[in-house]
Amino acid sequence: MTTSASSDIAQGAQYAETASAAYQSALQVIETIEPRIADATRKELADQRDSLKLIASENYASPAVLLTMGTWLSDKYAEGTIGHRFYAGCQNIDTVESLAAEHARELFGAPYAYAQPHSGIDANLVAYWAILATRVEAPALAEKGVRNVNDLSETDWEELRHQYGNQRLMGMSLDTGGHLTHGFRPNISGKMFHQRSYGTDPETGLLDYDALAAAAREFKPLVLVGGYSAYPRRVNFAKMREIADEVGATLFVDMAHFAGLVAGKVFTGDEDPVPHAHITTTTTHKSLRGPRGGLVLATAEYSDAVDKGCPMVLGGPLSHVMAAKAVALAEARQPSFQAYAQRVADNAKSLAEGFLKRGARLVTGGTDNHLVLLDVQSFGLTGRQAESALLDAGVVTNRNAIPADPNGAWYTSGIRFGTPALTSRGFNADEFDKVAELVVDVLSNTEADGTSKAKYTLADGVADRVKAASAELLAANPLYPGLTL
Ligand code: DSN
Repeated sequence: MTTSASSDIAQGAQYAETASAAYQSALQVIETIEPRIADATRKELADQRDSLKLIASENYASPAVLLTMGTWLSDKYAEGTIGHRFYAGCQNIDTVESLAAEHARELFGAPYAYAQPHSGIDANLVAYWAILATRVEAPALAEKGVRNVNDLSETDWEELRHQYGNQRLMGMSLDTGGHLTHGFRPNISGKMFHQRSYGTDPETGLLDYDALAAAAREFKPLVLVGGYSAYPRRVNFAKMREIADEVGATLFVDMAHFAGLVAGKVFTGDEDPVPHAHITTTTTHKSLRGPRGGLVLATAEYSDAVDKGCPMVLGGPLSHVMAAKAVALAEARQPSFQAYAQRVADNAKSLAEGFLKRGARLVTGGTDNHLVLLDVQSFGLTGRQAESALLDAGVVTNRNAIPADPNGAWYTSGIRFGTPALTSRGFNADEFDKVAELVVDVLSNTEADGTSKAKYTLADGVADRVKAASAELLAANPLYPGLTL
């Protein structure tokens, strides 16, 4: 086995002693009020240090990012937008939000960035309502010769409300890798739009752009959604824009999962959504490795509408989190982040090859992004059984539906693996091959209990064997080295 990649900025090695002292002091203060919270916080670090975190949407933010969230920036209301707030005294929040937006614009080459969304779903709601405001509301107001909805008569307002509710959206289906917010009926996106899904080719599991174009021609969506949560391949966003233009749709891309690969220049040209989409959203805590939150990037055509995210959809911004977004985006602008992003993709390939050479079946037969979707039916298991057995052995994953999943979205037939978190710890390609070996060891020693899709038996000794092997990998790649609590 080759030696591990040295830990990078996410580990905060260059300021470990200072960060350690800061956390020790913070926990001592917390302890005086609610010791159980201090205790849970310490235990969470221990748990994260001691397990193989393979959840594709998780990562480890740097201590600099984490520390930025724990300040009095949290105490300020700042509804509105930079320089135009509904509260007095927002001069420092203006600085914070401007810096977050500036780093985002520079990093992604976007004309406009909006850092207020608290989460991915908030960012997507801002995007959807900005599209409705631009494409439905603005023309209706112009037709009536008024400036805003308050000036509409009751009759015209009712007509506009009806128009809002009659728009169409087309996104990737949940079982082929789309996200809840891409038009899934139980989610608000599936309720506010007439929705139709596009899927992947049943044979290859790959996106079929011709089929997508044909479906879009027939359905004529106002919004064509690109992006995914569980599709292990790259997407050609130039092609998606061509399809959107042909049918008169706005191309909206949710790059939450792969924003780190865009920021790190692993996805460029047709695979970079930002130059092609009208609006792009992301969360900031997945492969981008920032604080838990959302971000919207927009072209000039949509920027005014996005800028009205508050009061349109959002309330007061989380200023302490916007500050942490600025710090994380500044980190992502450093050359070391590009090296990190490339390692994330290389490690995913190694993990996929490790599974394939041990006889496992992968959706699409491999990966070229940061995630791998393992079909656990060949092990005779449901996703739920596999997820639990892996957890018993200290391997943290999430079960995930696969295309046309016979076990539905709750039990599922897949396990989704991602490389961003362990790559932040320094794991290299050889170590990810070893991870594949450990996962296959667990799954091939797990037996389904025929009476339930959740119950299973893991053979004696396997969990201990896998935990011991993981412990060696984890010790070689410590999480936040130098941080003692
Ligand atoms: N929950 C995220 C994921 O795991 O992909 C998406 O919202």
